[in-house]
Amino acid sequence: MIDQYINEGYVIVKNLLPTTLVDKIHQEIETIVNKWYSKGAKYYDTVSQYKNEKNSFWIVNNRLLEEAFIQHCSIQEIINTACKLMDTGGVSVLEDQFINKPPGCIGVNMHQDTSYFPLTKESKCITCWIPLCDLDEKLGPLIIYPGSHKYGTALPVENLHENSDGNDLLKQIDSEAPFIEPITLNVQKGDVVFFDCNVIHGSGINQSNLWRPAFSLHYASEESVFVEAKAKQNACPEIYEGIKNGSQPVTNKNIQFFKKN
Ligand SMILES: O=C(O)CCC(=O)C(=O)O
Repeated sequence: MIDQYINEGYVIVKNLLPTTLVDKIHQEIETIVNKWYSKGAKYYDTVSQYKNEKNSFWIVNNRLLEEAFIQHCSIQEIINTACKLMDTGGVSVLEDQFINKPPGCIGVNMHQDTSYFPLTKESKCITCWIPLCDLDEKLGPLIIYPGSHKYGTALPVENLHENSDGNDLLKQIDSEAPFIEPITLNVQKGDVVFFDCNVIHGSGINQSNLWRPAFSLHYASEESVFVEAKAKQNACPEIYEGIKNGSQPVTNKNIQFFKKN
């Protein structure tokens, strides 16, 4: 598992979560959406700019709207696997996200999560992607470019709601990089995909007549170093408030730190 993560930048852990828990997370997110969206929730605003009927419905940082939701950002099986893959003793939550793709949704453009986080380039971070339904090709599942994490980080992709080739992004990072064949991950409810935040990824068109919901968690390893100036430029600077420069894990209301056991 660790070798695959190092070489290809991702692993799929089958049946890591009970499907009852996955359904519970989904239901709680829908409750958060219904409760806060009509009130114009602050942490929702950062994504509403992208919202139209053909775009993914994207809600960032549910845990800031409902503190009880933090338990879903600290599922021990996920923390332990994330720590093992990054070879670290604990992780800070950088972001939690609900991505719900309506029928006909154009998908999520190819990007690297690292480029949005206020971390030094030596820091390690991981995305844990949790499908909230069983996936097949038609639903527009996650697409990743295995091995693309080895080439560094491009600038943030501004329009996440169009489709472009991940190899174009890769060429921006390293013009000598070889062509990478993307793979589509038709994972099932209960499975978790872990990938290095430098892996180029996104998803394609939802060609079904169903919504395609997913939950993703982003963590930084405990050795990670935050860059305050970058945090200030972030769309939601207050999320990173209280983070010190330096390597200490920081616990405050917004950034939670969890140890492996
Ligand atoms: O769920 C998707 O379609 C894309 C997920 C993604 O880009 C992310 O979690 O960063």
